[in-house]
Amino acid sequence: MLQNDTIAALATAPGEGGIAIVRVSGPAAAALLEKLFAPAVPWEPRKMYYGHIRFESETLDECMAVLMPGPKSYTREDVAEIHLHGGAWAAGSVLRALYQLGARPAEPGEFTRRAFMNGRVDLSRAEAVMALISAEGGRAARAAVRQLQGGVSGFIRSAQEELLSLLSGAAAAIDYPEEISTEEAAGDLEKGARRLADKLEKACDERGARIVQDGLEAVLCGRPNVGKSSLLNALARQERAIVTDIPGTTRDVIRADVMIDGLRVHFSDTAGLREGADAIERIGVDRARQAMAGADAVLLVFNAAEDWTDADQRLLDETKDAPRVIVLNQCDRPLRLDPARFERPVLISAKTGDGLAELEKRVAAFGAGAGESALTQQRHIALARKAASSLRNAADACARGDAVDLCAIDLQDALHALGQVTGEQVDEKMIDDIFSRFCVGK
Ligand SMILES: Nc1nc2c(ncn2[C@@H]2O[C@H](COP(=O)(O)OP(=O)(O)OP(=O)(O)O)[C@@H](O)[C@H]2O)c(=O)[nH]1
Ligand SMILES: [Mg+2]
Repeated sequence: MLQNDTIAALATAPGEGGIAIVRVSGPAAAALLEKLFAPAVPWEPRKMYYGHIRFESETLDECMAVLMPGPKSYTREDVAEIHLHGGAWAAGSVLRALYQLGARPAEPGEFTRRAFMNGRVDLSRAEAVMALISAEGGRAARAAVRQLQGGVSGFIRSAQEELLSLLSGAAAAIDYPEEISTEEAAGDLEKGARRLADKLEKACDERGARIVQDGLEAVLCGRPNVGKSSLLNALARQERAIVTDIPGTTRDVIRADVMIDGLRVHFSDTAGLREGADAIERIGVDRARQAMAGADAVLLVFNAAEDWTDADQRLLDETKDAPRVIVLNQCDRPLRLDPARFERPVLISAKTGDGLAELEKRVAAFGAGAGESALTQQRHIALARKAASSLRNAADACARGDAVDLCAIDLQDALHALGQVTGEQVDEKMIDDIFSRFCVGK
């Protein structure tokens, strides 16, 4: 990919909208803008000008434009932005004009890639830009903003510094064996390596990272006819699942996404758990059990207006170690169950909506703290784990009494893994891989 050509792309989402922004970056950005845009010459940098875009004696649009000369720009190159009327036509014809005049269509993520290549952001911050754009809820967005502000870079940098000081300790022991006792050096190295490995592992929260990025999996389960589908519909605020008074109505797993407190929650309604059902329902029951097994939260629904049964008890026993909430439904009817016999039950009525807010709060609590650890992206977590495992190898080698220079090799590996988080030590293929997941125009 050439760095010294000029790229252009639509920076706003395609489709109808108030404005469409065309972004141009590269050495020819200013010249291209001057060719198309009248009248603002000479340009004062970073000032918006009003004018018209003209190409081949046709006025393409009335617009605003700004020139941001490098290095004080997003890419550190000269960047021009043209704010056009929204919709496909104006932006499309301006882009065609730019391409005809020598600009090239930008690849996905190429603007941010240039920002990275030109040293304006490190890799973890570039990835934060993408995470922020694709964040669905406030929780994911806040984690991305923390990363964008350098949370990950700062954490990795301090870990690198600790590693470097371990390495210099090892180097001193190797170079001056008369002055520094090898046992002492190995002991220090072992302690330091284990401490840093612990710190890195503590910063890796896979579950939290997954919940923030993909959402929390909450599964509704219980005996047939207790009101699971009614509850799903009430939570989704739309009729997703079929509700009837016939036990065994639901067979497939039916999903509905709900945003609770900035956190995306995927609720799954499942077939009522019972035995001796027909073949189709039995498949449904198997699927329900599978969904329960992988859930972040199990909503165990009972009918509070009916007597307790052995089957209810079995379900209660079976899920005692699961992350569960006990939901007593149908509380709009006279109660036949004593809430006091359950652990922190939530009393609701899927019919009237009573208790739903409390239930939502209890479900969201399963995602508490998610995304607040230092590392929230799978790529970073995998690298930090790799570094931690090299550090443990180094510590084990020291404990065994291996030569200090052998431990130093493991420390170098750990340093290399950390360098890949911030992008100091990445190869072209990895960079291609990361930026190709961006959208065009970013
Ligand atoms: N009064 C009252 N009736 C309810 C409530 N929730 C559900 N029902 C009724 O209970 C019956 C069963 O509801 P569903 O939501 O289909 O129950 P389900 O648990 O999904 O049943 P299966 O899919 O067969 O496992 C329907 O007639 C609902 O109208 C409630 O909170 N109050
Ligand atoms: Mg149902």
